[in-house]
Amino acid sequence: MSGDLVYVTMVGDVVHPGNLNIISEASKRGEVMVGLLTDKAIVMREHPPYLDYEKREIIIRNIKGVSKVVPQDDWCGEDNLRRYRPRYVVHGDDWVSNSLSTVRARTIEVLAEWGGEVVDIPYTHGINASVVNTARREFGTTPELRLIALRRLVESKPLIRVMEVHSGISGLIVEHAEIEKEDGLHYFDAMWSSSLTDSTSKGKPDIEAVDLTTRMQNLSNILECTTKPIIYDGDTGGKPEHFVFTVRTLERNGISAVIIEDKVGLKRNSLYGTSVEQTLAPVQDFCDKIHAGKAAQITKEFMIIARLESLIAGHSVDEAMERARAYISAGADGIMIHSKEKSGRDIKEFCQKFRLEYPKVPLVLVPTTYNQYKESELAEWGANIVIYANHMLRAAYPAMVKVANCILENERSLEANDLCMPIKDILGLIPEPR
Ligand code: SPV
Ligand code: MG
Repeated sequence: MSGDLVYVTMVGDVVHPGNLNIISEASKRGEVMVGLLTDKAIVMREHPPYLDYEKREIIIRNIKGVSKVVPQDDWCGEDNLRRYRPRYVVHGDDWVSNSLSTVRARTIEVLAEWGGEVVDIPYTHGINASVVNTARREFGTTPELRLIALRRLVESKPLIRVMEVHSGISGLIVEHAEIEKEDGLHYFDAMWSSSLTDSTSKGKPDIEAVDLTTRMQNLSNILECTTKPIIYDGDTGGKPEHFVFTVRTLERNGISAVIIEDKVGLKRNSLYGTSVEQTLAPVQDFCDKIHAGKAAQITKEFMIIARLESLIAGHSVDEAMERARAYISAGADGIMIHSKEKSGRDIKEFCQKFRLEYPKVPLVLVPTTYNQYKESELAEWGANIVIYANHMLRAAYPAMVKVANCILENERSLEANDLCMPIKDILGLIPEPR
């Protein structure tokens, strides 16, 4: 073996024969250094890893043929390459043509600075990280792992994308929806258990009429068939004495966070704005509720996020900032700012003011009315969690109405065939146990 340094980038979450083959091929060319992608780097293009960096490092460091493991903060690892100047970078040849091809091109450019080379090793077909990822989702998760997953995401991903779920089937769609884009996989990071869609799907108005026990029964269907973290819409949180039970129940079930809003009286949906009475809670009362919830939680990872309704109730951005300060002092783990203003100007102004004072506190947006802005713009304003709060139910309703009317019109279902998924698809949608 020559004294050349050979560099291999790895995720190291699931080690399969393909990885071992790369390391073995690399070790034929010299001393192997593994650039182990950090959680932050992985979520730029892929699903979050199951194991954290420290655990993955232990596994990779102990693989035969690996001499050294170093953290790698982006998919190309330019900083590491320039620092260690390897003679070779060894990689599976799938990156010649998949979405990593731009990373490969950049690696070649960087290595050329000192005459290094890329070596593409024939890809091991049949088993790879994405096959294992799918299998892992079939195994499911535990309440503990699911609960901490949101904190891990907040620490590793600049913008967390959350989609509303209100049933097992909507949960399944959100669990599996993903598309491959040039910059990697796009998927939903977490799920939103919405009071609006939970109530609506039960034929009730969104006025806290569906109680926690009923909502938990609904959630248990979602928990059964998904693995992603869940943020629970806790409405006003009720009385502080009740809120402590809510926190405990959510934690016990592996929910990652609850968002409570600072309103009192009969809660009306925020998207009514000031067309209905929206009364804000006295600041101190809401602080006491946050405080009671934080004191009640058992895990350190569960998050209580305070939702500001100032803009919904017609108050100013400055008033919202005042409340944000008070709620953070009372122990809130994050802030959600809501508005029904279409221009998004009030939200942008709030985000910018908030970020000046609180660079790190998680900031949640629900861009239902100001949905002309893309996620990247909202992230630029300072948001790090974006919730699509009602879209699965709003999509399903018109589709169902259309089919119902079509059958009434035609007095048979033939004309509705193309509006419905084929029978064979629905039979195969939920696989029977093997
Ligand atoms: C919900 O989804 O129930 C919410 C968000 O609270 S909103 O409907 O926009 O108020
Ligand atoms: Mg709600």
